[in-house]
Amino acid sequence: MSRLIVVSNRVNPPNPAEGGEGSVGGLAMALAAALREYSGIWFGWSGKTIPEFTGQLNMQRIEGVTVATVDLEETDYQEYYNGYANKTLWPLFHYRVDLTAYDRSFGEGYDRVNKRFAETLLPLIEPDDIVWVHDYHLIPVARELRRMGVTNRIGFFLHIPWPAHQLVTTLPRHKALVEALFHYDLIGFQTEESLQAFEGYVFSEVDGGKNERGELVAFGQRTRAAAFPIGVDAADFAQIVQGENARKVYDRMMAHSVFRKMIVGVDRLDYSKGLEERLIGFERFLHDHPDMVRDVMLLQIAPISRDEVEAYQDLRARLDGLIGRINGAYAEMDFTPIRYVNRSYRRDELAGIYRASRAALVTPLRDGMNLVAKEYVAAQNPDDPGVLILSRFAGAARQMKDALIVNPNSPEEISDALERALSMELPERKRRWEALFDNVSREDVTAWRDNFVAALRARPGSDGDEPEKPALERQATVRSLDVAAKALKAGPEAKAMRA
Ligand code: ADQ
Repeated sequence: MSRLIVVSNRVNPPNPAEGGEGSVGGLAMALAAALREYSGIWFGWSGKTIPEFTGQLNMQRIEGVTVATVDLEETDYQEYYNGYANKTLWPLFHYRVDLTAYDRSFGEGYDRVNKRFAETLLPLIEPDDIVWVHDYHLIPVARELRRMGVTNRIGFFLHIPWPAHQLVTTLPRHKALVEALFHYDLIGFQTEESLQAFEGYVFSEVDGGKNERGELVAFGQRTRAAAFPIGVDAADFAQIVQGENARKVYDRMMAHSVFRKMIVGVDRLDYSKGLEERLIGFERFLHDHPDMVRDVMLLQIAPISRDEVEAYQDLRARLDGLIGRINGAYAEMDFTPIRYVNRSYRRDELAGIYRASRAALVTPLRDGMNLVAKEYVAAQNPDDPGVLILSRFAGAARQMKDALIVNPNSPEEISDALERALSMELPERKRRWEALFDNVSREDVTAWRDNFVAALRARPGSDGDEPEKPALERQATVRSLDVAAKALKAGPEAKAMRA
């Protein structure tokens, strides 16, 4: 069987000392689970910067996964990561044109780093490998690899939404970005909605079409595109919640919330997650239900994220003010309505927190999928499950129809949903949870990964696993020259990995 090479901006190997996960972030969770199963390599940025780019590969074997990382220059970091990825594509793809920076140097940095990634990755690719590139940081990787002669199957998965056509065209280089996607054999989106938005762009902006095999055709190229909704490792989550650490956390939470129903929110501190709107909705609930004020408590966990970007610093300051205001207005000497925590938790601790919560508020303004919604469901007690309140703008809302679906922009809708969740009788809670759990277990991270990889392996129009395209002679030559050159640069570790 061919190897799988996963390419993502950050490489976060699972770390057993941290409850089995290396870092906060849905992408890291999903990829760690994928690489546990397939033999392969995980390639990406080390997270370190150096004065001048060297292309030096750092290879390690962690928990059965071969990890290959490369350091970036400080300018790369500013233009590519803080710049084009986090100040241009992220806000724009989450419908925040007001926060989008259209700085030319960011785009140039983005292209430069993608080329550097491709050049560094090239010697690791063997003829039978399939390459799976992840997320908006790395859209041009396939184009660069193709330019160097790589003919392997290369797939791309976008973890965030693909926005409406009118938004994409605000990018000065939108055609180049979309053209770069056509160098992939397969493009995966989280939802049908994102897929349709992408097709809408292709049909109306670049005069593209679909051929009889269902492939998208534009820029003199063709590719396949489909929706692959990402899931969580539901079985694992349901199991870790029974473990000792999860139980301890659960007991602590229950002891601290005596006689009060806990509502939980768990999000990276990001403007797409609708944290301010959620708090205003909770404030509305306290205002509208004075009789319930002493019966509830909101635990908002929000680890700080991308704090070098101004929009994130501003959001953090606004949240501090808002929470202070609400607590100031509603707290008593022996009770505070909102507990706000800016730290990360181990996965098993999170599981215990989810289970101790009578309701979860998952109310992003836009979200590719949202894994917290699925984790919350996976961690519930089947005999006494909590209620999921979910934004209609999370990709997850397409699958999780038995949640209480709300418009996160409406404080009234959030307030009403809270009232409904907290007073919901056990039979309705169970019925809703069973339907949600069934979906979360069936459409889990394994199904996501297997479906994507199978589709990438299959030839268009076929429904089976077929051999990949034979490597071109040119590709083999380019590669062997480069392998020799890079091996000299990279030193004995990298040579051993390739042997
Ligand atoms: P994210 O925007 O990071 O992911 P999400 O899908 O909710 O959003 O995943 C967050 C992950 O981080 C969850 O697994 C959660 O448990 C974890 N996490 C959050 N806060 C934590 C904390 N305090 N401590 C420990 N862990 C914490 C991007 C897209 C999403 C998409 C995913 C996967 O933005 O839309 O669902 O990728 O494709």
